[in-house]
Amino acid sequence: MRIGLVGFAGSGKTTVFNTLTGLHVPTGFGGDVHLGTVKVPDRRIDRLSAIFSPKKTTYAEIVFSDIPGEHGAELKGLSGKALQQIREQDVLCLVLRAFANPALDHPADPARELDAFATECLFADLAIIERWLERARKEKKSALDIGHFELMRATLEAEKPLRSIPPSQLDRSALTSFGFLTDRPLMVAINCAEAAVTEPLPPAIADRLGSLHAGGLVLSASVEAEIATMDPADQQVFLDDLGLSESAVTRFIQIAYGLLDLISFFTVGPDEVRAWPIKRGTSAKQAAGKIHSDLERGFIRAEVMHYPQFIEDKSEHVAREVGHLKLEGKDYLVADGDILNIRFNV
Ligand SMILES: Nc1nc2c(ncn2[C@@H]2O[C@H](COP(=O)(O)OP(=O)(O)O)[C@@H](O)[C@H]2O)c(=O)[nH]1
Ligand SMILES: [Mg+2]
Repeated sequence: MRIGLVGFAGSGKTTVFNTLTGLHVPTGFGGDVHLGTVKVPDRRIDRLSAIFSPKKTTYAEIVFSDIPGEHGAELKGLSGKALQQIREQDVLCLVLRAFANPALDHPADPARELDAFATECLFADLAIIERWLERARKEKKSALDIGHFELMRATLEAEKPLRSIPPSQLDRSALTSFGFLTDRPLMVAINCAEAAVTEPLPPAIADRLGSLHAGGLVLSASVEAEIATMDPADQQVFLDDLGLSESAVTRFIQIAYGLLDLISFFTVGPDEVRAWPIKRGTSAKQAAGKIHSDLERGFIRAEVMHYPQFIEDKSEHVAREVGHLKLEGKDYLVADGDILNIRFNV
């Protein structure tokens, strides 16, 4: 999964990026796009790995991209290069500045930054849709449903993002090549002053997030940077002291998984214990295809064990004996924490 950090210059994107990825890229205005990979922490994988002692343990991964905003003291628009980057992300994370940044001459105004970003994305999508409708009208024919484009235009004109259109009203599979910005899952990270880390989302922002269908979290990049330098044992003590249950990276991942409606299934064995992120509602056959296309093509059945039961049983042998190992067909909907073994024949 790819999460792109976006926002205005000086909002703290690079600082957040460094704390999430453990990298040390230079902060300050401008700069290049940076990429950093983070393993998705999962205690279930830790426990399965302890049972199997596999040669390899593979966690799900997230690639964070730090996408620079435009240089300048004013809230300026996104450059073409930034837009290009944004279109490649699965989830956008808008970093909003809620701390006093001495390098900028305007005070923090996260609600204004949020509105500016949302409006910009909205206009970018509207321009694409109007161009498309214009051409369809001229040519008097189109490969795609004009009604869908009219619905999208009406939605944007009502200042609502495309992601607010329910799946039953819009066939998104035909629209992927357009890369609409307001259809991309959006989360907002309020980068606040150290003293404000345990405060809830400001009500003005929480309201806007509702109408934007976006997720949100409050963090302090400088507090997180401090946490990142500590021993794991001290980290939890420090988090508890601050009244935070989890570090930003864990909260980030939970929100992103929620927005994308992702769950995980596992494969286990002496060679590898591995987590596989999939969309909720994925069938056993499609899930097999995530592992290898041969497994999907030659799918016969899936042997399924549920993680909580397996942790009691501790071995496939016991799971079989007590009836915790079920055989499921291709249409079985994989559940979060399922341990799968695909029987196939090609
Ligand atoms: N006090 C404080 N300063 C921060 C915080 N996050 C970033 N900064 C500072 O704000 C400046 C801009 O941060 P940077 O990450 O480069 O912003 P970017 O332009 O969005 O990538 C740097 O001097 C950071 O040290 C924060 O949470 N608190
Ligand atoms: Mg930066």
